Amino acid sequence: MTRTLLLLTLLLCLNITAEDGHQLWLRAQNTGQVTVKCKTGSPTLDIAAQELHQGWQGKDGGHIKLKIKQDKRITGDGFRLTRNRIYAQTEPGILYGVYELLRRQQTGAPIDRVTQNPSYDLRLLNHWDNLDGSIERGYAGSSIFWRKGKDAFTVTAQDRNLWTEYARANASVGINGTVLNNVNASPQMLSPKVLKRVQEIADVLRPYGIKPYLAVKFSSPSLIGGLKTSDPLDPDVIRWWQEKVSEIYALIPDFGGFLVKANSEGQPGPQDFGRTHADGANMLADALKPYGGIVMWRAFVYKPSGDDRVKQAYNEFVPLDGKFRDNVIIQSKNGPLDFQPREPFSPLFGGMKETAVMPELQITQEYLGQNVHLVFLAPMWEEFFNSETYMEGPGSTIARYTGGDIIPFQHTLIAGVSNIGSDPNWCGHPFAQANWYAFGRMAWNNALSSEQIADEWIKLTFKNSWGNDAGKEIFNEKFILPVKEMMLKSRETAVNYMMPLGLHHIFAANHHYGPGPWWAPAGVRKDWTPPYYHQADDKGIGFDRTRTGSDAVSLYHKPLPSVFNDLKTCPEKYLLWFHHVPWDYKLHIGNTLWNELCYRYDRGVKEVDKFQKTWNNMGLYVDSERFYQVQGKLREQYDNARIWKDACLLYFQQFSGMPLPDNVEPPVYRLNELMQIDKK
Ligand code: GCW
Repeated sequence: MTRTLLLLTLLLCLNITAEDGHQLWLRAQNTGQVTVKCKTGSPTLDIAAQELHQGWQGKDGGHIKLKIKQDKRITGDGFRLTRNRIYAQTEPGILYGVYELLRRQQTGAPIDRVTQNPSYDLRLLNHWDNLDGSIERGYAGSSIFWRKGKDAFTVTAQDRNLWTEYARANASVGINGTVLNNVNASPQMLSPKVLKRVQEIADVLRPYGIKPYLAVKFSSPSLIGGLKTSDPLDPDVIRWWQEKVSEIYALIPDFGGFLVKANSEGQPGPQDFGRTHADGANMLADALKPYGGIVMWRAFVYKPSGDDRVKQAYNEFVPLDGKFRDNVIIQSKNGPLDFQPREPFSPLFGGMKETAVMPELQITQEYLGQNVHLVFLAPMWEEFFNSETYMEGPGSTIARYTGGDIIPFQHTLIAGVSNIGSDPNWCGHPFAQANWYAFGRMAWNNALSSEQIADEWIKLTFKNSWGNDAGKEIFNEKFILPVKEMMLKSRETAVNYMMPLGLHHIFAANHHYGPGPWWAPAGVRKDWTPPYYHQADDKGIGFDRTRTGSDAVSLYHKPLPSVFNDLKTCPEKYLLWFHHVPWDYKLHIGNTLWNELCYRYDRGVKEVDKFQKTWNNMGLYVDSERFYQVQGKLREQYDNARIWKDACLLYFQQFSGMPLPDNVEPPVYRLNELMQIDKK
């Protein structure tokens, strides 16, 4: 044996091979040969064949036939899979079939006769990436698409390489579209040199079945087009957009369409000209229609001095139901407020009857510990998909409504705000990759369980170096099961130490990381301050949204208004979302509200302590790089959880005037110390 070989063997035995996580869940190398037959060739089909060769698992030689054909059981980009055939109606369908086959081989799932059809036709990432390379609410480095400086518009081999890896990762979980820039959009996005770069990106994404989309600024005609107005009914404005759209399609024939944030948080919109959201959206939709493009019009609108903020989007959009073109889709965040650790679903789901509504989920953990906390988001999205809208009685879940099963919408879509950046591991936290993975899997199949997704992701992401059956058994018992349990609990844990029992938006200042229930400086919009949301006073805590309060309960279909309205029937997880509850109110469990609040915060901290202990045992099973990285982050999460608990309990105690129950860990910090920490 040569010296190098010896060293290599030694390194492998010590399990200290470098592992920066860049390969995501696509780490498997083939363990056998496969013959791939396909009558036609194309860039997409070539990738499909290459993936099979690269990832094939099996000792004996395999044979796979790829075939495009019509089949009544298949819709859209769906596919059928048997041991040696993959059928689909489209080329991306074949590619998805290949990834599914490999995933099954690699995770040990059965392979025979699988038919899959996507829950949504369009499954998109939304990047909040700015042209200068920064990312709004991004915690994993800078943009992989944009940068500032002299070479901002040069496309390098490195760029192409990264975009290819990005496209491959997305295609492997079924994502087929991407909005390349921030919804707080720069008008420069539509300038010729930027569009040229979009074309270059599109060329790399195309073979993976991914279309580009752009977020546009509504006032672009006046900002970059030299027009006096951006009024959507003005003929010059209409012509400007038509010409812009035709310029885009000349460069990118499969361009997907526009995403628009209008009349929200200072962004311009049709209301600036006395027009409605429908006027604005339809004008853009008409320009895109001849090319098959769509408009995703965001419902995230609210005014500083308006009604209860969680009612505003509903009140703005429901009166316009039916007034939108059929290539306009209203894009609504899952909850009516803003990506909080827990919210009830937005009543726009089930509220709009003639206009398609698409969910926007947030993969980047703006309000869930950013790149530090381990929070697996699939349970939150599962809770959302399974929520009953009661639009047509029981069974009218969000999954069915948004998937077009209740009303046959022309387009069905879903979007996730990306957590991807230039960090070597793409997402900042090794476990944040699981959220990208989960979003794709649920966009493909919104009935998948969090448990299955976590199981797949762990198996694909962490190598089992104990090859034989006995080794696999140990790996399963000692690594997969405990890590899965930790992931599945992690969201509820974050809710517990951040804002249990329906509390919401009690974050500090603008960074949305740590606690700041007290934060309300003079001159700041009330609806941007925590006291607006928690309403704590000496009587109790919580936002009264009952019929005698803001009446947000009435925006839901029956029986939800009465269920939410009554303190006794309102699910406790939404209690302080819908009610202002007296401190000494007795909950179902028998505790007073104050005591239960204390127990929840305390439990949250203790659970993170348990996560640390679980992970501390994992050194044997994971490469050292990711082991230490996660260990360090969990330590920080634990410190943060204690800060959350002490900050919230000590602050609210000023109102409740009640002692912490005996079996709750006493505070570590003083309130006035914590009130000084404004940054993370
Ligand atoms: O949650 C808020 C974020 C903003 C974001 C906005 C939105 C892109 O704090 O950073 O802006 O929502 O969704 O438009």
